[in-house]
Amino acid sequence: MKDMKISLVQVGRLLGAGLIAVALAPAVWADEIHIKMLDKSDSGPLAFEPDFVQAKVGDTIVFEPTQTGGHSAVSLLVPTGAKAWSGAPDKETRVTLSTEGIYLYACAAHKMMGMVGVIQVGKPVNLEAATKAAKGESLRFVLNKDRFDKELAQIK
Ligand SMILES: [Cu+2]
Repeated sequence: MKDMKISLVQVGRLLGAGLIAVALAPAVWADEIHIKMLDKSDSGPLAFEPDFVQAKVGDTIVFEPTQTGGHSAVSLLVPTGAKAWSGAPDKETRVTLSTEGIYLYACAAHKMMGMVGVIQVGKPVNLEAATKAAKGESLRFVLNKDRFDKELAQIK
């Protein structure tokens, strides 16, 4: 009977530890990925840095208004079931990635200047649609015409 009592206490402890582990899991495993919005970067003028990131479902992207050049982050294409977003200029914009696939985004003010970026979450399940959309957008760019191509080439 004494052994039984001990084992119940131990079971209780294990359950408690399990519940704590479950409660902490999102905080432990979900990452924050910071992307700067810049007037100028190594990849050329008007850029997100980094302009290609790989993330996992549950991660949060934080677009930082590093230079107050009126930059923003607005989604152009998101995987089916994912939420589109539209950040205000010169404001921090947080986007939690809840769906696997490729995300294309741009700065609303400088999209035509090729201020665009790509996020890969898990497997690139919508690669074909994303490539097609990126090609269509790139045709209208007057600057950084190959930026989407360079970003999409990094998808694995
Ligand atoms: Cu901009």
